[in-house]
Amino acid sequence: MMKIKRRSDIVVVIAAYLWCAWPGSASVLGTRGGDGVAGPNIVVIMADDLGYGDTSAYGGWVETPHLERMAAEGLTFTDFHTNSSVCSPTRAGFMTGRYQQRVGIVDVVARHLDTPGLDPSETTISRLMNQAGYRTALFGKWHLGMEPRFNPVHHGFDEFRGYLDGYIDYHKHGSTWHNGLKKEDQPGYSTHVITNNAVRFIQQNRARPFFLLVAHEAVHLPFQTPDDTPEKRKPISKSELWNRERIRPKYRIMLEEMDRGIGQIMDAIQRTEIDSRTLVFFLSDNGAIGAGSNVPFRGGKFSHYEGGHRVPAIARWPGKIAAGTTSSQLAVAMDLLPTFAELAGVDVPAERSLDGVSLRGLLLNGDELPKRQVFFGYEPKLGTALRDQNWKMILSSKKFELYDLDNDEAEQTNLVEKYPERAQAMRTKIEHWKEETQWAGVEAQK
Ligand SMILES: [Ca+2]
Repeated sequence: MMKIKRRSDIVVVIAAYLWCAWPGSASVLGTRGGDGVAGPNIVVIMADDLGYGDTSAYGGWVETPHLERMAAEGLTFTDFHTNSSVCSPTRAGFMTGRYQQRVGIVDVVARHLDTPGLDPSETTISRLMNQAGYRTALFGKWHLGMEPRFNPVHHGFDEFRGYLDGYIDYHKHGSTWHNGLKKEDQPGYSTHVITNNAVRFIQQNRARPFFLLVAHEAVHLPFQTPDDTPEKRKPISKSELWNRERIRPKYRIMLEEMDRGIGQIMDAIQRTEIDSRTLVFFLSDNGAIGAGSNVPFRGGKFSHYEGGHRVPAIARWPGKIAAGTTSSQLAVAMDLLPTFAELAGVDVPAERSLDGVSLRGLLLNGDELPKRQVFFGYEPKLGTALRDQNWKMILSSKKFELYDLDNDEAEQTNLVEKYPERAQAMRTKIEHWKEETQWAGVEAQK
């Protein structure tokens, strides 16, 4: 793995520069204790079900020139993980900076499960940024509660245009597309609609700090391209639904469309001359399924193997994050809340202990992160996995597996019998963690 280049930026200089860079900052933005907003704009672009081995930015099979450009201008992570291998728990971890078990989102939010949504009393990144004076918006997928009480506008988003479910028809979404709390369609191919909203929002808010979450539908099923309009579609038999040969060409186009949109977002940031004060962070929410690729890892969506939760992740902030660099440090999506909060100078309320750690020093200076253990829980369906440096354990009612990722990134050789003491120690840590993070209701969470 390439080592990240070190930079000599001095934080004070950056802060001073940013302060000066905001047009009329003190008078317009003096919302945080009277001293204004000194942090950068934050744009998070989250793909849905995109695998580690899908994009050309990661050596994958689909040409993604705009993600490649982003990587060339920023930092590419090779050991970045989402909190889960499925949508809702990952998003709960990202939004709160905590293990999703602590906020009751242990499974996919669905009408038939008892995980109704993310309670508005939780501290979310959108609320923190909003309270700090940032204009906030979510375009695209929410999937943290379908009832009105869980709507993104109750989580500190000034603007929400998108859908509450796990997925929608890419073309025909009139019955599900929201503008805040009310249903209001924006006709078009969902990937294009989401991108257009993001570009418009950036243009409108160029003179004030903003936090923008671009939560793409791509490349989640249903596998529909811009040409697959309801009028042009042919009926698909059940046996054809997951046919790899049928899906692959569509998947490629869907990813290319999202990549083009990412290019448009970066262009909008450059055109409005806010490049030097805008951090863009791209990631997927979990590994690929079906036609996608998680190469070189084992497993995919809904799996505790690396292919389930090790995802592509790229950070770009011209002049602040060294261009064309790579980091092999272990980082997790729940680290983004503390990272953005620190960059924005926002204090996280003390009553919420975070599980994520700030990546600010890593992003700006290539600093080493503290050594830590990271847990991936999905009880009871998949059990719980534990990552401790190069060691990885998967523990469930059916699995007791230990892997050395430094020498076996594809998790082929179970080392439990070779290292019984290490295996037992990690098992004990998982059991303790499960007890510690057990969901006990909204009121009990500290
Ligand atoms: Ca997903």
